[in-house]
Amino acid sequence: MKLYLFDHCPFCVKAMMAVGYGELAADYVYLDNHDVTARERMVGYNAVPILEKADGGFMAESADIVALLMEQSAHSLAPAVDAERISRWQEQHKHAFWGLLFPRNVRLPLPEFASPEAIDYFTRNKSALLERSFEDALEDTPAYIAKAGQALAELDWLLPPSGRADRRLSWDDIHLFPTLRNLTMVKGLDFGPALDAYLDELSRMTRVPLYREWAC
Ligand SMILES: N[C@@H](CCC(=O)N[C@@H](CS)C(=O)NCC(=O)O)C(=O)O
Repeated sequence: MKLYLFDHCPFCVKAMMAVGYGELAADYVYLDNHDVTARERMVGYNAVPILEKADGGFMAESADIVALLMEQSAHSLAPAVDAERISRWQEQHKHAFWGLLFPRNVRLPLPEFASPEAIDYFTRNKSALLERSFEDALEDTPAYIAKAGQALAELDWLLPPSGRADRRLSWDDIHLFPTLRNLTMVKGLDFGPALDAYLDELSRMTRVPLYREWAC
């Protein structure tokens, strides 16, 4: 199996979590961020993750990919319990998260941003979404960090798998961890001990590394 992805893409992180937690073998192929044609050629539209299955067929959509991967694993995911709460939280705070993450994504040594064309493509698209330049967003880091810190404080209900009755990874983790993992690239954002422990545990269980060492 091959998984086509971007390292920073939260939907791709879901697929990586399933590969790691499921103890599956998959080759990771990092696409150039601007290479839209490569995505369209495989699945007919522009989105990663894309799974190339053992039979040579391609599959898009992260939730479908996670479900298929877990079918091939001896492990299984616990059902979602807080899906609505998590997506409401993500939607409510996405502008603060984007303001921190987009300008930093291209400053990290990620394979999808190896060329100037890839950085230009991402910068153009995401600063349009932010409605401001990456430079302006970076200057506003303290304000974004204050907002993101408040958002993180709202997750005081969150338990890591080791604190739950069945100790399994769940669909809630699949939806939430990618956002938190990406926020570890933000220097000075304090997660607090409980979320730090959640991040470490999930990273270990899924074999998805955090960004702490590159935080900027
Ligand atoms: N519904 C899709 C969404 C995937 C998605 O939005 N991927 C983004 C990256 S995070 C993408 O490939 N965008 C194309 C681009 O930026 O050119 C899924 O869950 O897999």
